[in-house]
Amino acid sequence: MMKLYYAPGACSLADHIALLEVDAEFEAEAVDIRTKRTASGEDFRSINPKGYVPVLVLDDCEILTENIAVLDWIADRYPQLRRNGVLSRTRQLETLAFISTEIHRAFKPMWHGGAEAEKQKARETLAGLFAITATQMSGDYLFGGELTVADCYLFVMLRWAEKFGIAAPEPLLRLQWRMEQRPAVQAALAREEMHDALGRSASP
Ligand SMILES: N[C@@H](CCC(=O)N[C@@H](CS)C(=O)NCC(=O)O)C(=O)O
Repeated sequence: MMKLYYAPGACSLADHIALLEVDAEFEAEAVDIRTKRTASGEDFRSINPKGYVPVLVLDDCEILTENIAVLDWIADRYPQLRRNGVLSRTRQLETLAFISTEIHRAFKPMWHGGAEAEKQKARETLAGLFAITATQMSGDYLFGGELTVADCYLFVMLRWAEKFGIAAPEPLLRLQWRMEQRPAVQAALAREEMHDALGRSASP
């Protein structure tokens, strides 16, 4: 069976939501990304030497890492989460890359104890990146009326923005709210927060 390694509230929440959205058969195991131990006590580095989540182990035991690749694989395997239309996959990759290499990366000082000036700069950068993203929305979700893997990733970034007091533009707040109403999103949050209650870290 497929297996997702995740850390509660981390970027792997995007994959967790996507897999629940499509009713995939998979197991999920939490990882403590500070100690690099999985919930069952395995050395996480023996699974992913890079030491970070998400990791998706496929049915044939292939190990996928890097969120762009993992979400692209999920969209390829489950077409209901895929962008349609002109240059569909390319546009989807363009957006996943923007979320990963621009938005996600810009959060680094917030999570990793940056100096106050660095954090302030990150807040301004992120506000600008979210403003650009809002202008690119073409419906209720990023690519129109239907959810795609890109929304799953953006949703995690919006939760982080809320946590750090970064104001996202109205259309993105509506997207965040819409996602929060989805049963798969609620289920993923419940599964991950269960681990928070056991004292594991909620932050990457
Ligand atoms: N390049 C990786 C980065 C993933 C990443 O930053 N994961 C964080 C959680 S959001 C993590 O596991 N950090 C732990 C670490 O780097 O030690 C990707 O895009 O998948």
